[in-house]
Amino acid sequence: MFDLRAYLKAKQQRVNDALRRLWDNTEPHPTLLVQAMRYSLEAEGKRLRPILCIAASEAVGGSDTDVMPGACALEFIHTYSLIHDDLPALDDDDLRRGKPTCHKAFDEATAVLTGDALLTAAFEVLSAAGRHQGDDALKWLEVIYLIAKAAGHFGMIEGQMMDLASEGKRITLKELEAIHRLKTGALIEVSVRTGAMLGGGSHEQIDALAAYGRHIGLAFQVTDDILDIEGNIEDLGKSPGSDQVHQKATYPSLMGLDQSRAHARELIEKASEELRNFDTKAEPLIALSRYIIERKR
Ligand code: GRG
Repeated sequence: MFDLRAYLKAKQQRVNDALRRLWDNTEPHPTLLVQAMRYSLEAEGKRLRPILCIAASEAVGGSDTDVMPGACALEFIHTYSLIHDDLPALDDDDLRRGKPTCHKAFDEATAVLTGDALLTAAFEVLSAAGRHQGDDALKWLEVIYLIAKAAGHFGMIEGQMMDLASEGKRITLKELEAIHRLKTGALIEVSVRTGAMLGGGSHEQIDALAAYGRHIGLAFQVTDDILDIEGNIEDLGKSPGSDQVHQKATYPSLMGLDQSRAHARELIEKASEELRNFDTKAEPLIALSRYIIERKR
């Protein structure tokens, strides 16, 4: 039987090694900025986006080496979004990944710039990898375009703006879904798509995996909403209850906890259905989809 724990541990290790190797050559005197980048990057994140990227590559017969710069770029973007989201102007959180948030450990200006530097590093690492790809350079260019789109005003940032605008307001389930598809779903979907593309998948495989990514992206956010109610500070590494503080509409607030759990399960079933034409190399993706809704952090 497929051992997800062992898989996650091995891939987290591979990603953590690469995260430092790909951009950080400032030893033995890291600047304050580099110290802050390391502080946030090296905290205990699940590395879900890079691992989804790797697992998608493996599902189409690629390897983790094929996609590592893409996988790391996704983690840079995700980590920057967490740093900025925690700032006083946004969620104003004190704890992240089990440690004081970047602006608490350093200061607000450093946290803004650390996020900026990580976002920029993502595209530095991606384009540096693409430059050395010969005939495959165009594929990398396409990946850079898709990741930029998913992270910016067609994706995560627009979702964040919509989320802010909805605070304290009554919104419909359809509106909530639209917010989450952009705010959280877009980066998760592009993580899977990037892995499938860089791993050498066919058009059909890439489309099927992107659809899988869309379903699990939404399931991730439904679960995040549930954990914000049911989770505890030790497991989450951050304080629960933030949605209520910010008067945010969530899946549990609109459909109740039981229905939200059922909805997450439905989404995971739809995601698994997209993998019907894949062989056993897609086992990690199936296990990851279950993990996304069963996780405690
Ligand atoms: C750029 C300010 C800004 C915001 C973008 C994605 C996002 C919008 C903000 C992140 C804040 C947040 C808590 C969003 C909810 C879902 C989410 C992305 C949770 C954290 O992701 P995990 O659970 O975290 O994968 P780890 O720490 O394991 O990497």
